[in-house]
Amino acid sequence: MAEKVIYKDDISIELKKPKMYKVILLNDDYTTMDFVVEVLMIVFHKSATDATQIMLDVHQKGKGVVGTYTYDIASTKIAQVEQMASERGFPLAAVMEPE
Ligand code: TYC
Repeated sequence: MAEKVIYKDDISIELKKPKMYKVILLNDDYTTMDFVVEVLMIVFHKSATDATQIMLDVHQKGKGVVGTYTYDIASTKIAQVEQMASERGFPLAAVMEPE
């Protein structure tokens, strides 16, 4: 919903919240658990404890939400995951969907 804000005494402007997108990490049978934890810490700034919990959750359930971001940030993080994975020869992948 747009929020009206008064700008310089009498000019009102509308501030729209950006659409947000969930980044979803996908399980696979080949990427090592350690590497997934490393990616979650580097790309998504998760603590070792949180990264391990998310990785195990994705491993058990098949997929899981890692975070919610604007379109550009979500796309960049997905590209970073794929770049790191391809450098190491792992099929690890992430996708995004509207919140
Ligand atoms: N399933 C992988 C394994 O058993 C680990 C894994 C977890 C891979 C999460 C991807 O997003 C993932 N080595």
